[in-house]
Amino acid sequence: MAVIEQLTQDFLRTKKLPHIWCPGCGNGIVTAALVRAIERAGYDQKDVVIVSGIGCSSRAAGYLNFNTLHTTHGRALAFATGLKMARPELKLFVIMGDGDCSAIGGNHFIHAARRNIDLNAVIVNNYIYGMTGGQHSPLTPKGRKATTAPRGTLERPFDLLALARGAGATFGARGTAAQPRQLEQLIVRGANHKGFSVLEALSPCPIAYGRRNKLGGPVDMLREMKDKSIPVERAEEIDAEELADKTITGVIYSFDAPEYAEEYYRSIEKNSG
Ligand SMILES: Cc1ncc(C[n+]2csc(CCOP(=O)(O)OP(=O)(O)O)c2C)c(N)n1
Ligand code: SF4
Ligand SMILES: [Mg+2]
Repeated sequence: MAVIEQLTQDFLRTKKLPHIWCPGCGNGIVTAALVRAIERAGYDQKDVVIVSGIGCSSRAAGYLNFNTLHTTHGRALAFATGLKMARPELKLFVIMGDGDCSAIGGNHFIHAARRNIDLNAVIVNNYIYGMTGGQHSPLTPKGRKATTAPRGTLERPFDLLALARGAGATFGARGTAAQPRQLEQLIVRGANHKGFSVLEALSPCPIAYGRRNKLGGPVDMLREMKDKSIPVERAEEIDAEELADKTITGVIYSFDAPEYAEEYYRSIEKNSG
């Protein structure tokens, strides 16, 4: 059997298909990269938990044949934190949209980073609230149009990975749906990292974002994503002016620090009896 068919059979809840995503949406590409990464990481299916919030991207949890928790908007990391503390041996992947993670869920995000808890956050950044029809999020680039910014948003987006780093996250990476193999590798690296790992996966939403901003069709959006991306190793060699228009991809930072669940159980052991 071809690899792709095997992965579909093993890791997708085919009875839940067809999925709800629009044609040309990047969510399927990111979800497929996640499935391949979990397979490559060699985890036992019963040890893997997919937690998600609410949004188009978060629907992935319903289609994946692992233990899954489809939670509430902005709260995926809170649910995942509880689960990790109760069952630290589990491998948790937390899928969130840009709105879910950086707006309503922003506090959970910075505190998961601060604790350096061993969760793998996969943030599908399509620069917009897709599911609710196109409101701007804290990651929408300045000037882009949204239902809540018909003349273009005046707000400056923040750098999600820099925010996470400042709050205490120990692994930060960025990939794009236009480069799915790299995305898969980055998820594997994040999964192998002990501590809070943040993967920002840039993904096209041709319907709620692309159309309103006249970005062309899905292929145009993917092509632009690919053309603008620059590996972190190359980014270090070029000047700031050239870099201004680029999106840096790859592992942006990775270092060791105490992990929360491990420290918690160690402190119980030390203080018991
Ligand atoms: C507490 C709460 N507030 C608001 C909503 C409505 N809501 C559902 S999805 C969503 C935004 C989704 O955007 P994002 O997180 O970027 O995910 P995407 O759909 O783009 O993948 C909002 C505001 C909700 N379901 N629950
Ligand atoms: S609205 Fe956007 S993010 Fe949601 S399924 Fe459609 S293309 Fe994907
Ligand atoms: Mg979004």
